Amino acid sequence: MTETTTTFCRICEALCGLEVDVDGGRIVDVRPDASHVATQGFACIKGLNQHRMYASPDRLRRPLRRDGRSFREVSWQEALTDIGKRVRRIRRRDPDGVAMYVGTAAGFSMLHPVFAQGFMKGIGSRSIFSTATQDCANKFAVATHIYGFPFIQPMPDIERTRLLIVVGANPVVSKWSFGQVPHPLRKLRAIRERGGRIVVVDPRRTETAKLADDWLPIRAGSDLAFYLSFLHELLRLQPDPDPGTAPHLAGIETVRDLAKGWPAERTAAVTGIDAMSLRALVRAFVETDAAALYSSTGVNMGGQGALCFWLQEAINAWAGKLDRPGGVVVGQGIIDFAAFGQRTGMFVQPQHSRFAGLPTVNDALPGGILADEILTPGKGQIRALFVTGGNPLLTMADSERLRRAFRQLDLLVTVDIYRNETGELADYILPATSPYERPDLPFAFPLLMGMQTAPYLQATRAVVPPPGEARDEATIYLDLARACGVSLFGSRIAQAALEAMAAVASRRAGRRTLPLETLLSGVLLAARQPSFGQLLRQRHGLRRQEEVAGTFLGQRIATRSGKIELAAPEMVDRARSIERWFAQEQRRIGELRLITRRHPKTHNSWTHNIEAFMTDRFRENHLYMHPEDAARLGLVDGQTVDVTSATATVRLPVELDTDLRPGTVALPHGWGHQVAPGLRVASRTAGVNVNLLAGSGAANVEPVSGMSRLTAIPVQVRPAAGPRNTASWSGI
Ligand SMILES: Nc1nc2c(c(=O)[nH]1)N[C@H]1C(S)=C(S)[C@@H](COP(=O)(O)OP(=O)(O)OC[C@H]3O[C@@H](n4cnc5c(=O)[nH]c(N)nc54)[C@H](O)[C@@H]3O)O[C@H]1N2
Ligand SMILES: Nc1nc2c(c(=O)[nH]1)N[C@H]1C(S)=C(S)[C@@H](COP(=O)(O)OP(=O)(O)OC[C@H]3O[C@@H](n4cnc5c(=O)[nH]c(N)nc54)[C@H](O)[C@@H]3O)O[C@H]1N2
Ligand code: SF4
Ligand SMILES: [Mo]
Repeated sequence: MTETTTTFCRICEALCGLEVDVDGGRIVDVRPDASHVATQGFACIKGLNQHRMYASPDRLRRPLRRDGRSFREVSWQEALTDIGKRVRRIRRRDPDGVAMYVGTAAGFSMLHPVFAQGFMKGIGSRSIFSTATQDCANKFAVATHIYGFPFIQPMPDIERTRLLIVVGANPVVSKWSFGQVPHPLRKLRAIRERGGRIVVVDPRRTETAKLADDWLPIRAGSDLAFYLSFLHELLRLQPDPDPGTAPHLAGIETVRDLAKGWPAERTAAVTGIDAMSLRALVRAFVETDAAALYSSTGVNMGGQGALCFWLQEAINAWAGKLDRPGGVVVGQGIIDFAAFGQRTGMFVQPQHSRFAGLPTVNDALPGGILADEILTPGKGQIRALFVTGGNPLLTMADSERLRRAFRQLDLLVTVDIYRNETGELADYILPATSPYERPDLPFAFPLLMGMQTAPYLQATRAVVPPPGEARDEATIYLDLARACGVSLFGSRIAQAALEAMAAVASRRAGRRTLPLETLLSGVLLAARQPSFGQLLRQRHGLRRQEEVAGTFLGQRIATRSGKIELAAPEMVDRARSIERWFAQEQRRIGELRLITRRHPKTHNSWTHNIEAFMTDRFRENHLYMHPEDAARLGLVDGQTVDVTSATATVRLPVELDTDLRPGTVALPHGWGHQVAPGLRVASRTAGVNVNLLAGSGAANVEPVSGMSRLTAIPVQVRPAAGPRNTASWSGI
């Protein structure tokens, strides 16, 4: 008998409400939840097809143990005991020798990251890495310095804004980042329908640019110059900060100094944006009360993400757009997360990496030096690595160097739903539940920080049972802690209590598990919210308090002074590099630069295993190039080319694309699955891994935030000198 139930998607930040039909423990149909209080009947092609991914014959059902060049299934007992033995040996010598990489999938589960961190706390290791230094650590770092807490992240008040400037983001495809915008397309269209404007600043005429009013084709990697001139022109029109905001700002003179000397004419050749267009944009920004300047990964990943974001936040504050209706607003979560951070010291006390002395952001080290931390001998050298819900060998910079480093590890364990490219190198692969197989709350950003344009709460049960012996990550880390002879969160009481709870719940469920719904209820209870059961009865979500504009300035700034520290020393120090950077950019104007590109059907590295998605045309990635560049280089559409960076060469076909700004080529990431026979569909695709081209090591890491440079990478393109879809690496 078919039963229909509501749940929500946990692939991206849109968190679309879904309605699923379940028959005999299998999902037979997925539809957007038309009655959802926020997402209003929107879902994308990935969300509507994810059950195919979870029902794939490639899903892990039992733990896998390396056996020479292949793997064999083993019992949980055997896997846990052996991992435990090996971790104890490494930890005894040096707890920091045990490391973890927390992937994107972890962020979309409420309990997964908490228990994974709890495990590392138990181990007593500081060697934690995450995806943040691939996508957004610049935002966290700057927010820590100027607002006093990484998760204070102003987001555009999409429902009311009348001028939205989008720099280096493509929300029509990505569905937004750093802010849950339910039904993202409708919300964008509504801005124009009510007479507002959207301006996109991007080297590609993106899907978002096509529905915007204006597209400013910026030269890749030059955003810092754009922000400097934006600030300069803003101060020309508005010499003093907004009077309502000024009392909450420290460092006003620093902003004045920073703005000096950057008239739009000075940067035009570097950004490719003429002075008149920029001035007109800044004028419109000043004249529109409900205006917001927003940026995302295209800026974050470009090598100057920290300075760019700092300037952006200064601009929004100076112009009086911060904390105002239709400007940028700071959400309120179900707890005072910033106060919690202050109390516990979590996220706000940076440590420094052993290699190159780089600061942690949100308690995580820069991914760009993971290889160095494995390869460099001495105290703190990483010997064991847990990869939880991620696929670093495809998604992190300098993949070949990282692969060689991973080969040197004494122990590599992945916790995943699949045997992915990283798993291929692992000693153990532990089978996790998919989102549909675990109860959950909306992930941390909306819940803890209220980063939602239409705040609501929702709970979901597991809608189908896990395959085979797959287990949720909370239970996996509880059992790993015991096997490694440590206690979760470093607390024997917590470990004992959770083990007792797991014993009871497992008896009831007939399989090993923690009582996940009870734990989630505990989270809600601690935050004085309705219980998990009560939320379940609100099948389409429960609306929360609406108005957040006007609740931030003077009330929730988490710095010691209670003011926005625009002159934070870390930022002022970093600003000293600006003139040198600019001189370099001027010399490099003609350089061909490689940018990122996402596709509606792929999600980082993990939706390439859906047969229905991998159609003929879409079985490989392409290097997108403007016809002018192709003509100059003597290339034609479909021709196989070699793309060479300072790090490697990849070989793939060219696709001509008039939407690109000339001088820019684009290459989607997440491909290069041929080395993963555990992914039957994906491994037969032909795409190449773009991250072979990105550099690693301290020189390739932004020093304030630890961000890797994954866009605006200088490359050369020439006709291929051999068979297609291959790669070579020039590193050491
Ligand atoms: N379909 C799909 N959706 C996704 C994902 C996915 O892989 N596929 N991933 C999800 C994840 S993990 C995240 S973090 C979010 C990210 O969400 P977004 O940050 O919106 O990411 P993108 O869609 O890649 O948009 C980045 C834009 O930056 C532009 N760009 C590249 N280089 C530069 C530059 O130097 N300067 C400027 N100004 N622009 C530049 C690109 O052309 C692109 O349009 O998306 C999420 N949603
Ligand atoms: N060149 C370039 N590189 C990029 C980017 C780019 O735009 N350009 N984007 C970057 C961005 S924004 C990000 S966030 C990173 C992503 O980097 P990663 O997080 O390392 O990579 P993903 O491909 O998202 O890997 C997610 C993994 O989680 C698994 N998984 C799915 N659901 C679950 C679950 O419920 N539990 C567990 N345990 N596992 C699960 C999937 O099978 C997959 O293996 O990559 C970055 N890399
Ligand atoms: S936009 Fe797509 S992937 Fe993102 S939450 Fe909605 S259905 Fe899921
Ligand atoms: Mo991301």
